[in-house]
Amino acid sequence: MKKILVIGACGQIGSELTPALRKIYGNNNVVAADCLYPLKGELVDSGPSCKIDATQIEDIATTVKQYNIDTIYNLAAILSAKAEANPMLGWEVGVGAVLNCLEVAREFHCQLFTPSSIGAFGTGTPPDNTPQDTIQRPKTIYGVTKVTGELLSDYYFKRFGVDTRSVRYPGLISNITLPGGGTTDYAVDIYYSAIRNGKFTCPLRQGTFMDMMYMPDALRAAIDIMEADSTKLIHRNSFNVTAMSFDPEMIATEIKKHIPNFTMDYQIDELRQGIADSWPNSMDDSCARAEWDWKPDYDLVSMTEDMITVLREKLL
Ligand code: NAD
Ligand code: AKB
Repeated sequence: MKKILVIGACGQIGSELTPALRKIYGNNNVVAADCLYPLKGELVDSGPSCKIDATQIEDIATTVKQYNIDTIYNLAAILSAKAEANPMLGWEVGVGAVLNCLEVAREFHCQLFTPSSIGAFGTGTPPDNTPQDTIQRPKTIYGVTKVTGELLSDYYFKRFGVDTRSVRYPGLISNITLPGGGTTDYAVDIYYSAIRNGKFTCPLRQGTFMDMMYMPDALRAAIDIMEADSTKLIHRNSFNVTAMSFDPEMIATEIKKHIPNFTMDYQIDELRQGIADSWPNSMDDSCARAEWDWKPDYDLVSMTEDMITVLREKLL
């Protein structure tokens, strides 16, 4: 049985990935860690937890030794818009934490998952059907850290044999923990606003297409790639994965099918708009499909149905 450490367990992904991993590998075999401490709720009640500041290598090494960890999910992050407000912090967490995890993984022979993002693309990247292997010249500090993380992870695999694996997540939509300050956050906020107020002010322009994915698919991607047969992996860091591509009008139209009086207006956030414009409209994830059988379950229609059902129960 794996002994897993999740760093950044309180975030949008970690708060759902940790319970999902505990269900598969056993509650006591999955340690939840975050720099936000004490952790709360299910993360503490259903298994071991501790404080880790991932920019401090000793914090990670001590926990790995204490719990005999053999698998690390490193989810510590400062997302795209938030990192633009504090590039130094973006770099310290986006690269410092990755390098620390890689070093600990090398020393203690751990498998390591560090997500990349559509943010790893930018100027010169083909925006439609973006290939797996293509130009990566991001214009955000977040993107610079993601490309660096991909390169470092491949380096540690080739140079030291560390079993590093990763996916380039698109914008993730979920209903447990709100997103942490990214460019794709609007696609979560719109559901909360629709249920609470019946209206939404969109920070991105009509016609801004980006890849997106519902959280259950994102969790499965993280678990499946770590379980994939390594002999079949041609790529490692990182695989394009996507489930859908839409613009604000398309998601609003889908929501209106459930909330007919829903209305949306626009107030453009130029920072986020500039970032979104530099990211792909839609990615080609055929390498993930071929090398480890990646296939999403949810599209815009089924995700919206589920989001609205869950949020109605949660918020009303
Ligand atoms: P999030 O912002 O919701 O959560 C990040 C967590 O990391 C937070 O709980 C935060 O407290 C913790 N953290 C920050 N600095 C830390 C440190 N120094 N030490 C320990 N913990 C620290 O992020 P998320 O959305 O859960 O993202 C997780 C990973 O997935 C990141 O690598 C992110 O870039 C990537 N990703 C996320 C999305 C998305 O839409 N959510 C999309 C693409 C990629
Ligand atoms: C962000 O918008 O910063 C994240 C991401 C796509 O990496 N959601």
